[in-house]
Amino acid sequence: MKNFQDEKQRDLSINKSDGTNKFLTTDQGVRINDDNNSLKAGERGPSLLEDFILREKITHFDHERIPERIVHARGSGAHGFFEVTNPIPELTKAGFLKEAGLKTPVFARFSTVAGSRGSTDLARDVRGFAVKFYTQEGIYDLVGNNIPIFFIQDASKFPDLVHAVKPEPHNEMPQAASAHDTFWDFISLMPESMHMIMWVMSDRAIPRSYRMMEGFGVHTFRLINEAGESTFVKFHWKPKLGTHAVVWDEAQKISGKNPDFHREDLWEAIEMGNFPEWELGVQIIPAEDEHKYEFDLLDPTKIVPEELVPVTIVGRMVLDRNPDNFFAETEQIAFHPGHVVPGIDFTNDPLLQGRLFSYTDTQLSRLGSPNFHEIPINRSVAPVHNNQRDGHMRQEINKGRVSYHPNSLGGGCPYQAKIAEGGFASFNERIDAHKVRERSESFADHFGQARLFFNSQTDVEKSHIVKALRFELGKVETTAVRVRMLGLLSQVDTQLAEKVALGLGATVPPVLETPINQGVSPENENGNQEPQTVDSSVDSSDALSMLKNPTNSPTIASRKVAIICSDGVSEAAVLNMKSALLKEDAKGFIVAPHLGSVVTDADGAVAADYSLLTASSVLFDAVYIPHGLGLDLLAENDDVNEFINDAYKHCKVIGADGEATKILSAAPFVAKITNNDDGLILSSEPGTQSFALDFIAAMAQHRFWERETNLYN
Ligand code: HDD
Repeated sequence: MKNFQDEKQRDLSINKSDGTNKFLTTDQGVRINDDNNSLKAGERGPSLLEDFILREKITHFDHERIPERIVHARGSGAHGFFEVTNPIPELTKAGFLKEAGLKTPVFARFSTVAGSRGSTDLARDVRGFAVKFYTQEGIYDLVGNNIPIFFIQDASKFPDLVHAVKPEPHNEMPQAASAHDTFWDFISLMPESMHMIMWVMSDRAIPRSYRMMEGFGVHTFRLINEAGESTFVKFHWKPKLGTHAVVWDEAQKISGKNPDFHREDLWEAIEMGNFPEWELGVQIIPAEDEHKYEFDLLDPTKIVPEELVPVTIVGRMVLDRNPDNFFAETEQIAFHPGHVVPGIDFTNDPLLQGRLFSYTDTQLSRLGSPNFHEIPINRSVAPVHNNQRDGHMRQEINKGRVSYHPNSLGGGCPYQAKIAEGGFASFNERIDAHKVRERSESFADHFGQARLFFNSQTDVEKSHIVKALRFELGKVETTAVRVRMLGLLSQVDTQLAEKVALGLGATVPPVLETPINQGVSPENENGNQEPQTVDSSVDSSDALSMLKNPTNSPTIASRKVAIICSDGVSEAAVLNMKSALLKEDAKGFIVAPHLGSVVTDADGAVAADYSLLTASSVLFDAVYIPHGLGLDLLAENDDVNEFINDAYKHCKVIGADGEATKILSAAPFVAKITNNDDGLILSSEPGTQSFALDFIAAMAQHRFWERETNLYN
């Protein structure tokens, strides 16, 4: 079988440039003799207009920036491939899904939504999960998120949603945060957002890593087979490392310590050969089941519970190569849900329909020209021939005098493809309807699945949702907005609303106090539906909980451990832990009071990776304090105490052996340590093999949530 895995890299190589052992030149290829001084009239005189080298350099610099994405401005991406594992030719004629083992090159970009390009990775936010497939039949973009639903049901509300969440227009605050009045004002008037709000207030909105999040196509799409038959489909990406999050206090601290936390994590994992991997799954809904469920498949605020339609894995995506140039690749890549190939088609989901307009339009202002498809990262590996011509920055040199169809002067070329030749033909859905501005009554349930999500969470996850809402609404200054939100929350779950209210020092209102915009115009009598609650036919779904998620496998691959050392540390203990971690594809980093080396008990030296000034426990998954001398010094060090205290508060594994166990007694949380805390791995024997294995086994459980009851009750 022919594999296309490297085809995009070959294509990109035409545009790559490397200045090693080359002369410095102008953009016109003229060698530059002096790049340090401008041309002047006398050595202390004014610069001369004639200096084409200076003018060219500064002009180019002046125009380096392009508009950032209106949403999803902050992101990171990588190259890789998609491999079919379980082909579905009976459902789709899409070539890249048809044959087992077939590999298609991809570029994936992950992002936050609300923040600017320079904002923190750890904002509480939805994460974009966009994948460009360079298929043999043209570009296919799966432009999804890490949350399977959306805030709104109709694209016409998207500008309002984004205006509400972005920094407020009068003072441009706050950056990359939904915790402010305009966002919650809007949400409190949009009950259709309640399901999404449950997800965004959960820890899904603060992932541990891009590599540890699920991805979803969100809308129901169609698969089309050779016979032209349509099946409904929902797309899922399931991460090989499981779905994991950090906690909110940790997220806020990471934002200060390392705002590039996710970007760096993705980059480093790929550089180290820990290639991020996801399985692509599909939920298949036969055409005849379109109206079978209590929700509408066209409503993007609803999931199809996995209990009703299981996810079938069809392939896997591996990201194995970092970009060479962030701007050229990650910034200039242009995704579009309307980039589909034969075998995949749209549904009438009104959010999707609006997106089909928006994405090309935005590239015109962001990338500046209808020729954005010619930018190397956007270029199809399937041949492109048509009668589109000219425009800013056109690269292609179209030969001949013909740029129209039909033509006889060009022999009718380029010619149309029959369906059997791979020509795209839209699914011939029959539509017989009135032209209306209305919302279907089948979209009126705004609370049923919000409740299903909440009910599916563990107590720990529920308490995180309560705290997130207390935080977000606590930052809202307008009391009426907070109260309206409590009213909406009470329709999801009364206990949830009561608990949030407690944190806000408010009371839950008995009924909704304000008339709520139901997405209908006031004149439209037919459309004035009250929001309803339709109970979900599924009471609870483990797939919705991160902690119960059946796909989470216990692995510590690519996790980072801080090994706190000072002079006199046990060399054997450090080396033993490092090698045990390496065997599991994880890595230990030496954190010491200063950079340089730490002298060991065996008169050897270990090199410090970080000093206590440059590291912090929020940047690691676990902390190990090895046996050794100098512990008294460490015990008196506030930075060490903060390190351990945070690791404890964030429910991470802390290990200490030999003398080092004593250091824990200096930590302020010591009173809270209970004997049955499985996340504290202590051993009186220094550096044993079994200690390292216990430590690793504990790390594989990610976090020890039992502690939270100790800390927050
Ligand atoms: Fe969107 C970017 C995902 C609704 C309009 N969107 C964008 C990106 C992702 C999504 C992942 C970043 C792509 C990249 O990395 O470059 N958007 C979604 C999902 C949605 C959604 C999963 C709901 C299911 N989006 C949505 C609507 C509209 C837009 C309803 C407009 C009507 N989205 C845009 C945009 C962006 C964008 C303004 C900004 C930059 C870009 O397109 O290329 O056109």
